[in-house]
Amino acid sequence: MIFIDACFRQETPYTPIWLMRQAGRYLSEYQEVRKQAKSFLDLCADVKRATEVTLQPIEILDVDAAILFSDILLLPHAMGLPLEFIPGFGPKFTQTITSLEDIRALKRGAYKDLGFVYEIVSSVRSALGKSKALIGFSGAPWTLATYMLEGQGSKTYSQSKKILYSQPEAAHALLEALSQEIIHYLDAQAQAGANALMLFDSWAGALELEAYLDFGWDYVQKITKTLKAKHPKTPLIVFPKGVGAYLGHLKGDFEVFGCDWGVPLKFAKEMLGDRYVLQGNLEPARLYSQEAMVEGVKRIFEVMGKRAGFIFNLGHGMLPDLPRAHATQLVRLVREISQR
Ligand code: 1CP
Repeated sequence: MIFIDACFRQETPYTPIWLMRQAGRYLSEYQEVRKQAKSFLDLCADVKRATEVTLQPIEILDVDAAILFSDILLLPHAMGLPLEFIPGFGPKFTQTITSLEDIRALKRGAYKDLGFVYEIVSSVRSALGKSKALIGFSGAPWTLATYMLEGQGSKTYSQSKKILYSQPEAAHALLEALSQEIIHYLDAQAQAGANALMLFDSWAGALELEAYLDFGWDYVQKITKTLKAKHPKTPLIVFPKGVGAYLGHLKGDFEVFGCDWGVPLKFAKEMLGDRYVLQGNLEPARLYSQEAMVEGVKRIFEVMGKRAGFIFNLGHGMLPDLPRAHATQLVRLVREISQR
């Protein structure tokens, strides 16, 4: 698998590419399947349909890796928080965590209730071509905690920060409980056949350096250390978004560091390039214009070159209204430019 070889910095015939949020609303094929399911949560639990949408970007875009079709919020949901995906708005927990009692009441061993996720992993793996990799994933503890404390996406993260600064023991209790679930959840995905595992820390950039190291990165390090010891041959990818200024502090037992579009790749290469394979980081909005897209791709290869140590991706997820034709062109272009 070219993608897995690249994660371990081996030479590959070209630079592998996949796109964050490559399955989703910008594909009419996804919308068709989505319509057949009662809700987004039902789609995530439907082994046959979730397998189908996981495979769509492989067939349509010919990317080098599939990412499990699921959502980071399924784990907090399994821990006991009621979750709704409201069309046109997004996800919302109708009950949130407000006290240490709420944290104590969370279900432990909740990863065991997500058996359908592991079934989807093994179903996708058996349908996927041998040269294509399957990525399993979880949200990182801090990002999951923000949704559990705020109930939904936030601009200020005030509920999360309130507990973090005024009741740090409670915050750590929640982050520790989440870390234990995440370790088992990702372990089970690897056992079911996931070839690589990724941790999304989408809201890392909401915290000042000291707070992120203590309440965010420390847990990412513990999770990757435990998983690496168990699965040395399964590459681990971390994606802490919005922390470009903290790169010098972010070390751990993983192979791939995902750069968001706000991190200049030249800087990431200087800071982390010897230690980690870099993945990223085309600004997704460049796909609105073919010209801007081509220019962005060329600029990235000017910095990263064609050598091993780099995986092409967007710097955050595909947007629902990006033209799919540009996504297919992007995959072709990256393959063409990066031929060794
Ligand atoms: O059909 C729909 O309208 C639902 C839209 C949708 C989709 C397609 C949501 C709701 N989640 C997903 C799938 C999803 N989510 C994947 C699948 C695989 C793929 O990438 O193709 C993955 C990896 C995620 C991960 C995820 N969910 C993250 C981390 C990555 C990131 O984008 O930063 C986050 C923060 C979420 C929460 C979430 N789920 C859905 C939405 C709209 C959101 C964001 C909410 C917010 O703005 O806070």
